[in-house]
Amino acid sequence: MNEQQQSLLVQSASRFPPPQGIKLSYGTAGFRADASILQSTVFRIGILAALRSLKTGGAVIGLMITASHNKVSDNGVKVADPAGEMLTQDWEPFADSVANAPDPESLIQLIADFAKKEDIPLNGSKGATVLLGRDTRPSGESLVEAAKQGICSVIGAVGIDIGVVTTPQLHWIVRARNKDSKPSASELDYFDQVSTSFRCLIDLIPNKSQHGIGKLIVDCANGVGGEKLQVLKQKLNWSDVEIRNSGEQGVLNEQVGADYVQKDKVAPQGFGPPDVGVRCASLDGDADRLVYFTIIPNGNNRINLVDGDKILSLFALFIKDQLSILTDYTNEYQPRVGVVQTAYANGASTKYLNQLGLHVIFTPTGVKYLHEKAHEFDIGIYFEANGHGTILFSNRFLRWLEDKKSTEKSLEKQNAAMRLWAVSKLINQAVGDALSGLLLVEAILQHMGWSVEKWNELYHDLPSRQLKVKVADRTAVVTTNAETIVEKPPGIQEAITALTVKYPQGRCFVRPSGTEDVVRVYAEARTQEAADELATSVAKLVDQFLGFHVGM
Ligand code: G16
Repeated sequence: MNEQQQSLLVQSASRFPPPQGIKLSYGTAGFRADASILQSTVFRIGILAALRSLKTGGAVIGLMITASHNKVSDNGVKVADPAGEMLTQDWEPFADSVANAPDPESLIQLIADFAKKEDIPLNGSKGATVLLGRDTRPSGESLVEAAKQGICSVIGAVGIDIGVVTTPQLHWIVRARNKDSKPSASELDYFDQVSTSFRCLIDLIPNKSQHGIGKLIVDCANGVGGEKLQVLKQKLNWSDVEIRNSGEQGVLNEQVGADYVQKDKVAPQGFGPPDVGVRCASLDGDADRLVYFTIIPNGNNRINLVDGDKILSLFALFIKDQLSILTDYTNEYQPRVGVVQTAYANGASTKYLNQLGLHVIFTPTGVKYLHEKAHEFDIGIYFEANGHGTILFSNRFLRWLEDKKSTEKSLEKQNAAMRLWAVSKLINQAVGDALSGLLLVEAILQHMGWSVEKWNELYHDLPSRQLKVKVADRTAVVTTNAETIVEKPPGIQEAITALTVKYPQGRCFVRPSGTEDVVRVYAEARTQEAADELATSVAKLVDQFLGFHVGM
């Protein structure tokens, strides 16, 4: 590192002292904490993003300020790699060290050592570009400013602020600028692409007039999804959609949004008895998760949840149907379709997917893991039960499809190829995206002529319950086997197993959250009462092993 670079870093780093006595970790999806302590972290991750751009030959890197489903007073920062995907996991330890360096001198030493090891030119000879986006949190603007300061303290690096966007939009734009050779790609291109491909799917519906599926109401978690869905609604002239909780009145993620609806299995604020019989959906605060639901008549706000597993099943079914039109055993090339889930996937969904003849793989929680696995297939469909997921298409498959679109003689096969092509354009190739996912669900339901009830009948979820437990130190919980077994603290897994075997069809696991300071408990059993009881007993166990009384 030359002297000019060194002194620039020293000067700027001293304006962003790290919070004392707090250790931050990159976690499941970037750093998250109370917004008031994040200035220094975000500044430093700005530096990291600029280094990542230099390392990748000047590719555009994304930096998103969001704490997604977390409460409004929190915020966070995550980095998108050139393909729009999550920051490579190889760099996470560096992100942790950078965020936790105690003073400017140690920070600069870390950067110098890392740049040397990674052969990153730190002499201003190369340019670097970082795109900055943020959700609607009030702390977002000043954190974007801190990130810019970090980026600008790397000579030759520029930060471009694209304002308020959904997390998936930022990832999409980064990908488009690098991979699709659209150096000026913006939100407008995103809206154009998703609306054009959605229209294409609708145009390809046979006997369209018979397939009206009625009104949709979308809860936008009082977050960024509201204004963005409004744009799509106008673009598509989509009168059947009603947007609620768009942020004008309520509080972000407070008793609204996909996380609340999925975990508590109740209707979000602003929904009630008049909505019985209507198809409803919920996005989360930064619009990267999607779930559907219907309100149970006289059900005291309870809902029938149609979660990420069911979205995955619907997508898998549609893709399988189109592929079966397009291919038969005589085809030389048989596209490999795979499905990726986590331990949170309802056992009934996995059984259903297996029955469809699909290859199902499990990874730990975190889209970064699922996304990576999904790449191993020609068509890799991944979803977390919480509604975060997408479908990835390999280049080989897309080339094959391109050929099929133009060479197939049968109109039926041509249309199937066109549909799959449109899906690949609609669904976000960089990351799970609630808006494009919502459009795909709507297009498929219309294609099938299915109501949400019919969709929900694909299989019956085993009753489940999720709880969170506040503990003294969540990092004391270490898991293995895609988070289904606890290795540490010793003895806890045996105790969980002893409780679980008492319940018919019982299944239970615990894992430390990577986005909140809690340990999560998931339980499944034959009846709701049993699932609730199992979850509660295991939560008590976690508290006994790790609660605040430990060590006090
Ligand atoms: C993030 C991740 C998801 C993960 C969720 C909860 O979602 O992107 O993959 O499922 O956190 O993670 P944990 O259980 O570790 O807290 P989001 O929507 O908050 O970005």
